[in-house]
Amino acid sequence: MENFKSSDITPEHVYFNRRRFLKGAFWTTTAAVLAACTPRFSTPGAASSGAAPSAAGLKDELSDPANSYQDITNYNNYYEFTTDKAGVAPLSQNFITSPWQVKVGGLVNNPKTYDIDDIRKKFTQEERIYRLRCVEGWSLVIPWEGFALNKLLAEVQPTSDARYVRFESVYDPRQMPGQNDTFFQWPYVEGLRVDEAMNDLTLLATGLYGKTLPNQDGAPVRLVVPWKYGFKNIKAIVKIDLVKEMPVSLWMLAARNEYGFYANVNPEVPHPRWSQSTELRIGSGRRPTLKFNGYSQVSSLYDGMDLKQNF
Ligand SMILES: Nc1nc2c(c(=O)[nH]1)N[C@H]1C(S)=C(S)[C@@H](COP(=O)(O)O)O[C@H]1N2
Ligand SMILES: [Mo]
Repeated sequence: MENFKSSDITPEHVYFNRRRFLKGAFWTTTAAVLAACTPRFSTPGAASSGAAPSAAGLKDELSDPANSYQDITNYNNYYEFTTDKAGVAPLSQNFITSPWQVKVGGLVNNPKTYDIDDIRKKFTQEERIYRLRCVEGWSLVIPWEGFALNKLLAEVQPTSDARYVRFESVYDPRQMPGQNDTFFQWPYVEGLRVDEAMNDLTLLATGLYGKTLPNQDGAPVRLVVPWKYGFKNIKAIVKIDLVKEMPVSLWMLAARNEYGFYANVNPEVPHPRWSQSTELRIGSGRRPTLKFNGYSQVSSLYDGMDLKQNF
């Protein structure tokens, strides 16, 4: 496992962990300074057991090689378990993902509750090698297995009133120790505009590296929207609703001025506490961040919109 310096990234949770102890009026500036100089980094560790799939030959459309299975499954953000990236894999090993249902409803003509096995059988899974760019300033290249969300939406038939899609993760504090932390307003919620959800790049992923999705990566089914920051890519989905109003995400509730609804990867719009102009590709070093994370084909979704206002 490659080493990189704690100063290379700014984990969201350092700031939030500090903030909850700093009840005074001075917390904004104090916490920002602490976050910037507090070494807080865990090297993904655990030696891989058995045959990890090989990255050999797997590249994205920009010829960036896929990260190793080891990196992808030991460097995770999943706050329902822990804010420690290396701690997610061990803590999530026994998480129960079967039976599992995904309830799809709201403003649709044909509401449906899917069993996870139906989802796997009904929708042909394809491999998509995508970059995942976290708002904290790091990225991975991941060979997902999944299918276009628009295939599922076609089945439930959104009505003409539906403007947004709201996604909800599982709430199960007995299995997910991080949900006992009441700083965040569980369950994890995310949202997309309907046209974003219908875009062919938008996936529901049920696997990676040709294997069933590991628990730490959001088993049994998670969203993948590669032109948006990683936090939009909600894990362990149990509910999908077509709605009229813009959904309020867990991150908007935590800090609306820092984590907007759109969350498009944009090197020109800094996070209030750090630049977004570069990123650390895990395992290979720092590189410029690309607008829309390099997926410029989505830019027409935002024609006429000010992406600095709608960050
Ligand atoms: N339910 C849920 N989904 C989540 C998160 C989370 O904490 N809970 N973290 C998000 C963040 S911040 C990132 S960067 C990605 C990380 O995905 P990965 O661990 O599979 O790389 O998942 C996103 N989806
Ligand atoms: Mo993230």
